[in-house]
Amino acid sequence: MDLLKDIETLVVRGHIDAASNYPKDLSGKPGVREKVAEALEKGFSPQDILLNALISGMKIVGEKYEKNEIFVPEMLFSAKAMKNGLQQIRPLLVGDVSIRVGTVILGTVQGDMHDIGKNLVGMMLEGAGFEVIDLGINTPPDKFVAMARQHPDALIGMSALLTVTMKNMKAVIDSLRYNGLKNKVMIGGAPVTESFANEIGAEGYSINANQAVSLAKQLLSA
Ligand code: B12
Repeated sequence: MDLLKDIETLVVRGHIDAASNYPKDLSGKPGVREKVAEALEKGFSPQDILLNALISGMKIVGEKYEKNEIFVPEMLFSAKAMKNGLQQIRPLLVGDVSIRVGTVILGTVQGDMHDIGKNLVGMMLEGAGFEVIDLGINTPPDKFVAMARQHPDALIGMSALLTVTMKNMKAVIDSLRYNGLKNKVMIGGAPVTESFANEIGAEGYSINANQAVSLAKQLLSA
């Protein structure tokens, strides 16, 4: 348990690994990279590390930012540290899947650079056997439309972390429908809610990556 708390603190402090000089007082000491490896070696499950160290760490980072205790540069180091941890557990979550259960076109909407949650959703979907086409961050509606045209049976997954970029999800749905595309859409991201999903005509909403998998299965089988 202490090890998970240590990782959580390292995410909050933004200390990537022993080679990283940030923050100064942790320079040369083990960072998220080494501690996640240690946790895996000691038998902690990837899900436990994910939920109780990496995601919980990012939650604290968000709270600190809100209270003006940290600023964007610090948040960036934390995000890098978290991504490093994610990279290590990715192979364990994704596994070796030979049968594809469906395709999901995934992207963070236009104007939004946040991709940790989207990447996590992508990893979980891949782990459950979905083919994931990742359009990346800051994705304009045209890019979703072009990919949906090539994959008319695919599910579209959109992520937004900013209240100002949430509205761009509606722009994507409107654009899909305007172009006669019937791809179902699921959305998520910290400020997104079920009622917002209903309001903009998305077929599904999920609060986290685990639920995103069951939602994707449900939407693609309906
Ligand atoms: C890390 C971070 C950053 C990093 C992003 C790095 C990266 N590569 O992603 C950096 C430093 C770049 C950043 C920048 C900014 N950020 Co920022 N950031 C965060 C922070 C701390 C954590 C986000 C995160 O990764 N969480 C962890 C992941 C795992 O959670 P998640 O994203 O919510 O994803 C889960 C679910 O939401 C869901 N999900 C997510 N996507 C999807 C998609 C689908 C299809 C489904 C089904 C589910 C789903 O599943 C995921 C896994 O369980 C949040 C705080 C917070 N409370 O969210 C602020 C936060 C989102 N940022 C904020 C702000 C204001 C900014 C900036 C505007 C700051 C600035 N002044 O420049 C810029 C905007 C840049 C831009 N144009 O996008 C605000 C947003 C406020 C608002 N209401 O709009 C927040 C809430 C901080 C705060 N408390 O004020 N940020």
